[in-house]
Amino acid sequence: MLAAPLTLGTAGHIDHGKTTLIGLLTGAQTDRLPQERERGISIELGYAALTLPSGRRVSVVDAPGHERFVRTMVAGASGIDFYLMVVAADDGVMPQTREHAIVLEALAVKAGVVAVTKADVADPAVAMIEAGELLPEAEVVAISARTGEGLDELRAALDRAAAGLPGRARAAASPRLHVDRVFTIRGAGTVVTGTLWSGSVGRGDEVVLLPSGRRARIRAVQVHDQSRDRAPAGQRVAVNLAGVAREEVQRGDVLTSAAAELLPSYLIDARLRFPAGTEPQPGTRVQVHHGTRETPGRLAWLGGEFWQVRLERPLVPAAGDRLVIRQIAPPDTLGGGVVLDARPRKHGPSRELLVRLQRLERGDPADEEPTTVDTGERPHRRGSRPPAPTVRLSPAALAIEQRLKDAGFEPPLDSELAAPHDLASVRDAGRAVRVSKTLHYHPDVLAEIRNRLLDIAQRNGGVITIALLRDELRTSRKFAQALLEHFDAEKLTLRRGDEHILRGSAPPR
Ligand SMILES: Nc1nc2c(ncn2[C@@H]2O[C@H](COP(=O)(O)OP(=O)(O)OP(=O)(O)O)[C@@H](O)[C@H]2O)c(=O)[nH]1
Ligand SMILES: [Mg+2]
Repeated sequence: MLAAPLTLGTAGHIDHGKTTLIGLLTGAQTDRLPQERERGISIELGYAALTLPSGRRVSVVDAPGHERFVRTMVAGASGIDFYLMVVAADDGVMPQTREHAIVLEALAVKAGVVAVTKADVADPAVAMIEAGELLPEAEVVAISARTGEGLDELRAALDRAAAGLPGRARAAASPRLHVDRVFTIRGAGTVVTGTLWSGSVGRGDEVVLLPSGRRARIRAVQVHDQSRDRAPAGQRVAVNLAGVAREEVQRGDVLTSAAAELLPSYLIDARLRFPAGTEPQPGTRVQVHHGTRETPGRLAWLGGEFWQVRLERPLVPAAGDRLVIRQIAPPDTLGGGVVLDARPRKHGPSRELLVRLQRLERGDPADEEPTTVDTGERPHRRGSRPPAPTVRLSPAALAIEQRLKDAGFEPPLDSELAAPHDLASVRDAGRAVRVSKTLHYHPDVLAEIRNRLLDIAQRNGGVITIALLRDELRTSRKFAQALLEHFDAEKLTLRRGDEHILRGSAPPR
């Protein structure tokens, strides 16, 4: 049986020789637009077919290197199985070399090869060392597009990188194609192309386009200009859709089957990683990339590496998919991570949520009751609360409890919580704690805050300030102040001017 098809994506700084190299490897000129040929730079994604010495069939997506087209590179790189990072010998590792490496990391594209090009222009040794430091897992090969030196070695290295990759062609999965190009062919109608992430597509299949929900039938399928009855995942495919106008579909849309459980979503719970020092402030507006689609959104911190991504326009995510997070101004790639819940409710941090997200990350079923509480970042080790009396709450009271729990460190005002007697019954049942004249917290959330407070005190010689608690909880001064006054009243802390001293700790000088 033939090994599963794979998709290779290029990466690297502008003008380092990606398109030239793909041309040499495949015979295809992937810069199609007149502006690209005139200016000598790639603007759009380019596509080519490559057969490796082993016979392995590979689709190639050639990305532009220009700093203004990183978003295009992200769209092209989502769905690739391995990368070809190109670094010019005379230039070495440059800003987009690094930025593309962050994108690949965010997308969890771990396998790949580095080609140090232009070895005829400069000694490649330094660039090879720099590239090896940036991508320690990759083989680094020096090549010259001018003399052909190193090309056979590069092909062999690509084959070695491909050998360990399983491909994506699982017959049972639903098809998912993130559209990156739409065009019309006279007499045939609308054609969409993309990297097929999963499943397969074949002539006659009924499909649905998301987020619009438009249904369509597949009239024809091509893989690198060859007609196919059916094409499996892991490669570039072109799909001719019957009865769909060109205007009804665009880059970023997802083609899937009606049976798939995909749905557009404005909220995503995710585990995100940012290289040291680039973690965005919670609440910052960022650009969120998924598949070939992107939208601005805000990041709400849930604790540890967990965030809720709140989007301005819907994405079409599934659990396990990757996200790339970019800064809007000045544009830069911050990091990214994995979707844990593709359609969560809107919520803030809570211990229960963290337990659930950790479960999802491990791939455990998430809907069982948590048995132990582990917030990941800080294990729950102090401040246990007495079991709440078992009181039957009305549905309205239960809804209030849920809202408090979901709201985490920033609960709604009492006045936003509807009927006062329902709130009172939640409080009487021990499932809401009055923290100020206008605020209640859920006791689980409060227990977490208490732990955080003890941590601050430990780090800070027993002293806690409003600013320290605010920063620890990533909330506003208003909430931090109400909480500290509550802990003063509870005699956990003692106020001295602007400082709150943990009782029982050594008094400060
Ligand atoms: N001497 C020499 N020139 C090269 C080599 N590889 C590429 N070039 C030249 O470098 C220039 C840029 O090459 P491209 O392939 O367009 O670079 P690119 O990385 O695709 O550029 P963008 O897509 O715009 O990021 C062209 O003029 C190539 O002819 C090489 O190995 N040796
Ligand atoms: Mg190019």
